Amino acid sequence: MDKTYFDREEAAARTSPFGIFVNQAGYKPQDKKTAVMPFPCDRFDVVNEKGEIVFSGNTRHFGVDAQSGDDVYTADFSALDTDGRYRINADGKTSAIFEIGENVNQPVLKSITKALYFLRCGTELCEKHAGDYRHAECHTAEAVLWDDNSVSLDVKGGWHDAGDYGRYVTAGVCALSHILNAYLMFPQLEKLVLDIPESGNGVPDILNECRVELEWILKMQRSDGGVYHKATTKLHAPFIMPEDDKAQMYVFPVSSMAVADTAAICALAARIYSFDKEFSERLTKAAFLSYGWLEKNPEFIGFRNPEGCNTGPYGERDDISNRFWAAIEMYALTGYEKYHDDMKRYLREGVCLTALGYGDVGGFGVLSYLRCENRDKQIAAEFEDAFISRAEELAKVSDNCGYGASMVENDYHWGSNMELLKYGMTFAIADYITGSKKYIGYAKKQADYLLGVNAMGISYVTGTGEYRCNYPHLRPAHADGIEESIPGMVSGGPNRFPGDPDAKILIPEGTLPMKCFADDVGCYSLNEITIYWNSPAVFLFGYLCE
Ligand code: 9MR
Ligand code: ZN
Repeated sequence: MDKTYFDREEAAARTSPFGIFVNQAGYKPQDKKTAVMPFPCDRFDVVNEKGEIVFSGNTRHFGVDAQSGDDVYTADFSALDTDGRYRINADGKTSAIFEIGENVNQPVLKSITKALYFLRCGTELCEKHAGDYRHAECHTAEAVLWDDNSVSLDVKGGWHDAGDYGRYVTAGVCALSHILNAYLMFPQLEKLVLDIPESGNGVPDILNECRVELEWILKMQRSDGGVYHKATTKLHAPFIMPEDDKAQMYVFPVSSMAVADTAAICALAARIYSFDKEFSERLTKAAFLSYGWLEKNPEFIGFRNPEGCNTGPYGERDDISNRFWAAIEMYALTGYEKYHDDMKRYLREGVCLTALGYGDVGGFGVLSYLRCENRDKQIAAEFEDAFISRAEELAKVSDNCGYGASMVENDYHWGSNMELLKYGMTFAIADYITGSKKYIGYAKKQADYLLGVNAMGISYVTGTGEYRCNYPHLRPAHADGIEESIPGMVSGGPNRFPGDPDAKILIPEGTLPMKCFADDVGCYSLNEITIYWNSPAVFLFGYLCE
């Protein structure tokens, strides 16, 4: 990226003005509420907006937190359950303002879901729905095949993946899977109103928004069921508005991961959109077509960036989890035993049952299998146990972290906030399976970290919280010249292997994992945004809004 966007001094100066760290969106009255102080103190006060002390307590000394190196004290103010807006004070320091109220999670849920609308491609973002963040339609020209420039095709639509303007099938399917599964599990998501062009058409907005990406996935499918891996320019665009990015768009070769993921998501969506016969039938047809391609092409076809192209690779080492997931969705769609047999065969090859990422997708298959009418009781029990024991492990990790995050050192890589959010999802799924709220406190702790209870004291969601990310690596957020970032974007978060030139300058060697972060536009390995970092947040906040 062009170095002129990076001002080292300005970036280094961006640190929290607050010394005490809270969830800056807030807490429900019945939530367990803990603030974290990375300095020694015995007592703390909670003050209301008039500055009156409404609650006081003793802190607890947690000790040194391994991922940040902070000697941590915690303040438990769970007993305060009166609606209002507050700060925490201790030892001359204060926290960002936060709210206590039944609906504190609703605005967060809306804004992180609406973020997908702001990432729409191939269409204009209009004044009515995007306000100051409106822009003209983008990337509408026909693309050509990378391997044969004489073939052009229409791949208009979908969501921009991230801070860049690329569109990638496996990434898009992962985001869809988080959101569609959340929709199936948390009934109140049906009522979420996003103020998008389709609002009020009788279809839940969350399905209106997901359809945008699904229609694009369908365009990436070939008539033989093969699915192109990605549609991007040859090189990432400079920091210009999307409508000004006129470079040639290419469609890259088919990967078996993209095919399997497409079969899976289309089979899942065909059931969810069954109220729309025409769309549901198109999805069903697409699912059969891509599954048929998988049967004819049993070998793994991965993806590597061709020479000269620098957009995202999204390579994978194998496609077993993808094929496993596709088989389950086909079984759930049709009830045909042959798909069940396929699924069992992939299972024997080794699938991580709790993986919820863009590469390892076994957990998505498990979620559908557990809802499937024709499931085998014994296999289902094994699947349930996998999630429950994973939640147990993660709960222990959370207890051992001064900030309550379920992350170990290894989790602090590029996009660490996705690990955090997937763990939040795991707690929610364990509760869903057991029909209890046993892990909701742990799920909430992951949300607390995301929104300010972390060693940077920052809310990693643009637009949420008094001290929040505001300089994400997101092209339109920089090119639009508006000081306030497009809201609702989840930053990638700390990365102990700073992987871009600016981050390498800003993060001194030896910095502990939770502190390897800078809110700067140049730092794409720390502070980029993507659809599949927002989507697990939609899932987590969908659960917390229940
Ligand atoms: O999220 C991806 C992360 O896990 C990888 O380590 C990283 C480097 O390959 O790429 C990330 O994905 C980026 C993608 O390649 C292009 N669009 C932006 C994505 C987020 O940074
Ligand atoms: Zn676009």
